[in-house]
Amino acid sequence: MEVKDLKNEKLKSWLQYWIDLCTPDNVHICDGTPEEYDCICNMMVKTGAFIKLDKPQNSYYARSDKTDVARVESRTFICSEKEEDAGPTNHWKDPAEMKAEFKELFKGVMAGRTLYVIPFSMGPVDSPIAKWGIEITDSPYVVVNMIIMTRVSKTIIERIDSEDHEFVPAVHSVGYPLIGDMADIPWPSAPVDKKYITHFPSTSEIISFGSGYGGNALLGKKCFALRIATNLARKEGWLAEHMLILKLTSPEGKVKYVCAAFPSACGKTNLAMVRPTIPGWKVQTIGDDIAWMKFNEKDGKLHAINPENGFFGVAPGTSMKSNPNAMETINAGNTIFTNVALTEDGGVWWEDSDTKPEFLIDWQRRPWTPGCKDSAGVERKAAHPNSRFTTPAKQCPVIAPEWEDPEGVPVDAILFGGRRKTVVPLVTAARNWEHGVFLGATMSSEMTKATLEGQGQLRFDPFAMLPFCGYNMGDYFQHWLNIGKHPGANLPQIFYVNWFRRGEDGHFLWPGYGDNSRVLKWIFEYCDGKAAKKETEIGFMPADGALDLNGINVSAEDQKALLSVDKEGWKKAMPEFEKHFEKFGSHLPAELRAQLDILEKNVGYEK
Ligand code: GTP
Ligand code: SPV
Ligand code: MN
Repeated sequence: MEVKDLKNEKLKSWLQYWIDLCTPDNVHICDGTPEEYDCICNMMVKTGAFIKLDKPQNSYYARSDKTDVARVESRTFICSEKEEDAGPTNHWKDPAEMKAEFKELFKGVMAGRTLYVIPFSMGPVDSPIAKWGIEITDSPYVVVNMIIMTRVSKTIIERIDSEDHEFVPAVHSVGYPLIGDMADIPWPSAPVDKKYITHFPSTSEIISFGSGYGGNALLGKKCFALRIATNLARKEGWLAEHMLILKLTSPEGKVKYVCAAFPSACGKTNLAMVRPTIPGWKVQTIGDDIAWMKFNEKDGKLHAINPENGFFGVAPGTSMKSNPNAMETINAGNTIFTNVALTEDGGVWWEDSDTKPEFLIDWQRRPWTPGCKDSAGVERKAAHPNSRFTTPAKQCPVIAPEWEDPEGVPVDAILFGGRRKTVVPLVTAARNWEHGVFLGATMSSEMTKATLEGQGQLRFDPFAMLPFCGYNMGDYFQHWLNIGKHPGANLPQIFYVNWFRRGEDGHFLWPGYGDNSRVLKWIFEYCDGKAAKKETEIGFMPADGALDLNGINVSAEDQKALLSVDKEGWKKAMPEFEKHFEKFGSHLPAELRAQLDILEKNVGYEK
């Protein structure tokens, strides 16, 4: 198939516009077949962009430029017609001005390169919840990652062409033309202040310039499935969320589906495929990063699909001990590793994995030995903290059989959570939907290296969507409240969890990982009205002894900190809550203001 053969005017003129502007040497329409995947990977090995690994089988290794290692929130823009519609938490640019700037930036930008056209579906191709997109890119790395992360096929572009099926147009360039006889480099990209990750809600378009990494470049993920999809979801009455989806089965064989929103690098992939440490309980995976939820009119429940087809997971910390199911998924092969370290025997390594190598080549191509330091005397990491694996979801040993069910799975519980060293207890249940929305709206977390801009700073990250909500966050809160008023709705219960509480000496109070299944068990019982609970100032919590702690060692003192309300801590946080809500001005729903008044009264805070 070639662009000149297309019949659909919208599709054809869109493609032709970008081809004429970018002036690539070649145009290739992708079909997503294994042959195409292998061919592009082999080509990348030849150019030095990929190293073929000796293990796992059929796997590749890429190292990015050292300035292009994570999402760049400061260069991410919502280009709504009105600035107010982007809201106080997003960067905004005027859509016409942005497009004019792109006309210059993209001029000849693909010189010396191939322009790839990637037709893809987010979600099982014929699911009523799925949506389709086409990404144009000059990065073969993006093509092969998109083949793992989304459903790429020729059928999609053929059907867009013949049926006029809707699609989200997405344009990407690394921003590094090869002019004259200029040689290519392993990871072409543009400087940080030249990068743009932009979204045009009124036309559902995405344009991304200058980065080849993760969510900046794999445009089906955060740009489409969250920032554009939140806009569509608001119009169409559904939810597009930064959530894992898991299937939880009790020893009696009863099933519940749980979604959980944690900020980037705060434990979604780990919880999605957790191996329970309590006998008889089973967890299976539906998705690890994004959930699209729509009301099913038959049972009144929100039904969730995972719009993705693979996992783009954080490597450091992933081991047979912490997440054996992720390790087995990776070790089945067909995996792309980015910015981890290379071992002497042609494999990969990262911090806190299962082996203790004596020598490595680090993610910046430098020799590395245990304990080695940089010029400032700081211990060097062999893998970048945001190094990742891209691996097919179907290889996960605990993937649930219904993970590709076009109708989605009925959601029983929604968890919110973040990284909080202090104050926030292990688990709290919301009193009702409005209180649950309040918990989501006031979530906070210490920042991680999944974002270029920082690590460690505490910030409010409502619904784990701070960098991903494509419109005014205050209106998004209202949308969540409206979902609660859907006629005939059979709503999930809402919970707030924190696996990351620390003691004064810095140790984690809660063992986390597999032991998080103990909290899932309480949540399961809570949904059935069977959990022993106590009402507190901040919501319901497990009654004394209600959380199954058999077989683990959590000291009485740590248990107390995990399972009681730090009233003074909450009281001290109230001015921050006030400031957080003030940002939204008239867009803050009255129901949430009322919820904050209740919390302030409960913890004894006086304004
Ligand atoms: P994104 O892909 O960026 O959205 O991240 P994610 O939310 O999927 O996070 P992931 O599961 O990859 O975990 C990120 C980091 O948190 C890893 O280094 C994990 O080892 C660590 N982590 C995950 N779960 C736990 C837990 O229960 N306790 C502790 N202490 N650390 C955890
Ligand atoms: C995240 O940052 O939440 C991720 C990685 O899942 S990225 O795809 O880069 O957004
Ligand atoms: Mn994520």
